[in-house]
Amino acid sequence: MQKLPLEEVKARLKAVRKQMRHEGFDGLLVTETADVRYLCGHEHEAVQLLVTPRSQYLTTTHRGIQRAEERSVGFQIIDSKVQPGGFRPLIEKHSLKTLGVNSKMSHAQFLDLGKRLRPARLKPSTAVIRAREVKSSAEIVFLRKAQRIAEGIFETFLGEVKPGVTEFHLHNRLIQLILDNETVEGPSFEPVLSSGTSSWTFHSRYTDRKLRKNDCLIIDMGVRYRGYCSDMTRTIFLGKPTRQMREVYSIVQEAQLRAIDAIHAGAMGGDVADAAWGYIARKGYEQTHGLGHGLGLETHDYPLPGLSAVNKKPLQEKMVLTVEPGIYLENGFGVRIEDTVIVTRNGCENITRTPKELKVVG
Ligand SMILES: [Mn+2]
Repeated sequence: MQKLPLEEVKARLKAVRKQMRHEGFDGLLVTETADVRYLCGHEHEAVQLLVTPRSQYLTTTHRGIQRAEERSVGFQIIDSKVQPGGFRPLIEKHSLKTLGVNSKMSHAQFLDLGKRLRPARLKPSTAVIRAREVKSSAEIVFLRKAQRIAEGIFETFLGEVKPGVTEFHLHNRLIQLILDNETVEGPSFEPVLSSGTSSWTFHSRYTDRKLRKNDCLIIDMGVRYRGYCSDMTRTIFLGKPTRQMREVYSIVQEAQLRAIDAIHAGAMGGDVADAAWGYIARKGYEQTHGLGHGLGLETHDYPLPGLSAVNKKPLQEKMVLTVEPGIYLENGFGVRIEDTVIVTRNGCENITRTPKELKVVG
């Protein structure tokens, strides 16, 4: 496994420390797996980090030390068997008074940690989240690469879609194709293979339904490359789509283009969402799920929520977001199209290359 360059780790730490100072913390306790990977390049649920204004420490179990040494970059590594009590001695040594933690932490864990770290106080912090919202050039390289690899796998996978096979079978085949690719860490999420009448609820990942002629099939999939996730959805048709299917497909396509056109640094997520959902509503269809989310070390990455009126902060250059409108007709069929874009000063760059023209297979 390739390590992150030290310069990259330093830049990430710098961004996090700047936010940490801004929020008034004199230390950060990093426990969320994706935050840990972001800062040190290594990922394991038994790894925790402590970031102070001038030093950074990683602690893990005795058995995890060798892995941490091989994979992490720039952190002083502490064996919890050699130095029990977690970060407590270091918190005392640096006389840290207020420590920030990611608010994703469970309430029970928060209370428990708070007790153990007294008299230092624990408070929710967005320091790592703010840094992760905007991607570095290195992160963008990994995200692009993840998408390219996923596109190759998707292309191969399409050859297996035909009437008679079940969603279950296709789901497993797609995962197998991803696992067979040794350049990736696996699927970024469990893929969605949803056909015909099981595609309208978007609650179903797959069923034992057999694909039939004239079905539509939603495929939502992604891979993880060096920790970074890809996320793409295509809706394809088996045999001749009906007139209504064609119409719905072209409305979703147009809605997505309108949303992509509305994205630029400074744009509000709610306005981008309106560009797509407003168009869909004017065509007589219903707004359903969120229009898009951040993409990075997690499939649902920061900014969260991304393209929604709930997101009150303007989009920034180098945020990476998905754009995924859909139309779902009750007891009928569903269509969703999802691409990934990088926000630029005057617009955005779409990094998804798999064609979006209506595709008929089988
Ligand atoms: Mn998505």
